[in-house]
Amino acid sequence: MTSNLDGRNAVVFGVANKRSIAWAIAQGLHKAGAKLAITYQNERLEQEAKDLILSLPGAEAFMCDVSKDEEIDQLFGELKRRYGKLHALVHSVAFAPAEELKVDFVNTTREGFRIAHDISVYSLVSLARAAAPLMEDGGSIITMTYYGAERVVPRYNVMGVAKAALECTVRYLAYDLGKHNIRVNAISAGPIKTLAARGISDFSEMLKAHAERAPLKRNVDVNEIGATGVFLASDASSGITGEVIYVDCGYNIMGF
Ligand code: NAD
Ligand code: 0WE
Repeated sequence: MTSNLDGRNAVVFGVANKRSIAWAIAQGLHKAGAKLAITYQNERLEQEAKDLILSLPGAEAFMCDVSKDEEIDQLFGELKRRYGKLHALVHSVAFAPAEELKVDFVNTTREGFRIAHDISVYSLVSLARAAAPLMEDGGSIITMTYYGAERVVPRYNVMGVAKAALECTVRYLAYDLGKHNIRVNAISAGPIKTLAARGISDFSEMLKAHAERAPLKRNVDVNEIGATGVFLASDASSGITGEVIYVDCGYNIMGF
């Protein structure tokens, strides 16, 4: 049997553990026949991430801190040697210092603002630039965003500002890379209880309120993000670029 991503190579950034959105997308891509390189942030996450990654037949694990230019250069040198060509890149990375998500937004520090934008936004530009020369047959770049980019979600704070910049970055990258048949899109996911959501107080109440308001009357399942990632990586989405696709059970359409 042939699948829609047979013969395609993909690199996925942002696997921390089995709950990670990046992991759901990686599993989807793997099932659709893609060959995978999966990266994790640092030694602290190495053990858990490697155990997961190596459980996918054929997948290889690489360490890459996206705030470090030399680690990105080294990784793409390695990917070129090992895979030659690349067809898809998944960016599922975000970070703001914990303190910035607790205080009022008006008290955001210069350093907190810088870090949030460096790791959550600039990294997409940097990875897209490094990946483009390997996407000789064209390609698909996918990032993860959230509704807090457009409307105020209390305590999402500087991450909301960073996601707004990320969504705009998707459009500028889509314009630049379109001439090479490289598409760039974002998936706007409804709230999901991952590591990045842990420690956010009242997250369970948020999930509940979200399910009540959403047209589908439930929360999104992480595998629904995985399936959308597969769609965006495949030729089924060949006419879509520069978009934000909502996978939020319809929450964003509601006015009241
Ligand atoms: P997660 O904690 O599993 O993933 C975040 C990843 O970012 C981790 O793997 C972490 O190691 C990585 N990361 C942070 N700093 C890094 C750095 N310097 N270098 C390399 N990697 C780094 O949580 P998640 O919820 O799966 O988050 C993935 C993406 O989805 C994020 O962009 C997040 O904003 C977005 N998102 C999450 C939700 C949600 O409710 N969980 C909703 C919409 C969008
Ligand atoms: O994008 C996110 C979370 C991103 C995130 C989470 C953390 C927690 C740990 C970025 N940086 C950090 N830094 C840490 O130290 N989401 C979409 C999930 C999320 O986070 C929220 C939310 C939602 C939804 C924070 C406040 C309010 C809502």
